[in-house]
Amino acid sequence: MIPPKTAYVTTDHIRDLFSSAMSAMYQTEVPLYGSLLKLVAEVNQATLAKLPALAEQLKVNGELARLNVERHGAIRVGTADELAMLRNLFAVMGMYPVGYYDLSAAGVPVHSTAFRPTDNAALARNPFRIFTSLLRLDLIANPQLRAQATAILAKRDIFTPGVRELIARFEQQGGLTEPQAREFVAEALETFRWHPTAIVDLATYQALQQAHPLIADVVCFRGPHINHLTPRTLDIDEAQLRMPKAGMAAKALIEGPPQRRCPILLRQTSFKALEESIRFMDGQIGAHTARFGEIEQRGVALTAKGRALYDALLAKSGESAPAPSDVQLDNQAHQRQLTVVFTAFPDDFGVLRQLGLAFFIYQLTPAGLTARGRYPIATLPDKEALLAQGLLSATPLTYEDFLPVSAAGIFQSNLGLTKRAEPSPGSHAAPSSQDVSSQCQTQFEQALGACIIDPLALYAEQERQSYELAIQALLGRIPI
Ligand code: OOG
Ligand code: NI
Repeated sequence: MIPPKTAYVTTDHIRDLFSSAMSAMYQTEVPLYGSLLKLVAEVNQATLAKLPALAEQLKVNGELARLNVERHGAIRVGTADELAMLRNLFAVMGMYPVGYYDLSAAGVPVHSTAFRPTDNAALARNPFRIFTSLLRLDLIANPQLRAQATAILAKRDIFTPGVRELIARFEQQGGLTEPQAREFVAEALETFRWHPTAIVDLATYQALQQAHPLIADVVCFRGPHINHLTPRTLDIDEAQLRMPKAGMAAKALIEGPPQRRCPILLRQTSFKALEESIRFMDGQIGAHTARFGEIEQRGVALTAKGRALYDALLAKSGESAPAPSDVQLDNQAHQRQLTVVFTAFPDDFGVLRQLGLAFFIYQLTPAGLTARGRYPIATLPDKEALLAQGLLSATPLTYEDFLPVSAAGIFQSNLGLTKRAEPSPGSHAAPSSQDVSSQCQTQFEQALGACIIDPLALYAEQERQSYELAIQALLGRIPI
């Protein structure tokens, strides 16, 4: 019998259950991740106490409550079928593919998207995201090895029969009941679990590892083990400093923009992947490095114009950077140099807004709320006047996505590779390489079985909606 619609829980609730189940599983699998969570919670508490303005901004934006549940994770899969099924699995939790990231130009043979919630209410409840990469087997040069990898992948099923059944049920019924949701989470978790046993012999693992460590990581195991989880910190520089003291081998560089008064986009660092013992099919014992812990600090989402400036400055700082081996040694030098180049990026939210470089959420202030119904539509002041009169507030809209250059840096650091010269996506790429990238996106979307949502369109819509709601409320047309 099909339960009535009212018996179903929300997709937000299922995502919330899943996100905490994943965190619990990963803390058991990688105890150092538990220490990282503790460190981040301490830093966040200290930062909120030190910066009341930040605490207020998070409160106004409804982000204070989500801070403790906030995290992202990452997985890597090998086939179109696996990716397409993941899309269905994540849809049960209200997570949809947003953004396309082509990492092949940075020497990482994958392209990726992030499954995440897309609307305000869902993001406020729990913004859990999974950065999901699809291996590009076409980038394996040796045809025999490529054929072998393809054959191994064709034989595995990364989903339990139970999760397949519950996904189908969700699609038929239009929802899941609480007991079904709990069963779904338990079954889904199996896909992301770590397996200390490989599905190949040691020689095959070594051959694939030689072609690229990422290929071995994707192809040689029963499933796409979650390779990291990432809590959100409010002060990444402080957290990075504390990591070694807490027994974590921190990545050399913090990826992304430098420290600023007004944070933009995303800054990330990690503790390096652990070397773990693996039993191979032929009984031999070897080691594999895949799993790490990461932290991130999120800032304001940039418009296309702001993003172009970010990409151009990042490229510029790369050009003037010392040799990679020197940079690796010194995060402070790297940050100093970035800071100099980024003086060209305005560091004031008012200026960022007026220049159209970043997105904002508009809300009526307490004065605006008292002024409800005061203005007939004909005399309504414009946006700038409402802001100047203190009737309307503009708070920075948080960036919910990822950065391809940073992602490539995280991949490389955890695969033990050195960072290559990186392209600057979307800025000064030659038209031909843009064509290639859009062809790759089309291929990715074919594998996924759906179009990727454009993150810029989501931010623009969030901003537009918030302004529209504020105006309607000011006109007394809607209750607040
Ligand atoms: C994903 C690396 C990218 C991020 O935060 O940019 C990523 C991976 O290593 O699979 O998670
Ligand atoms: Ni990550």
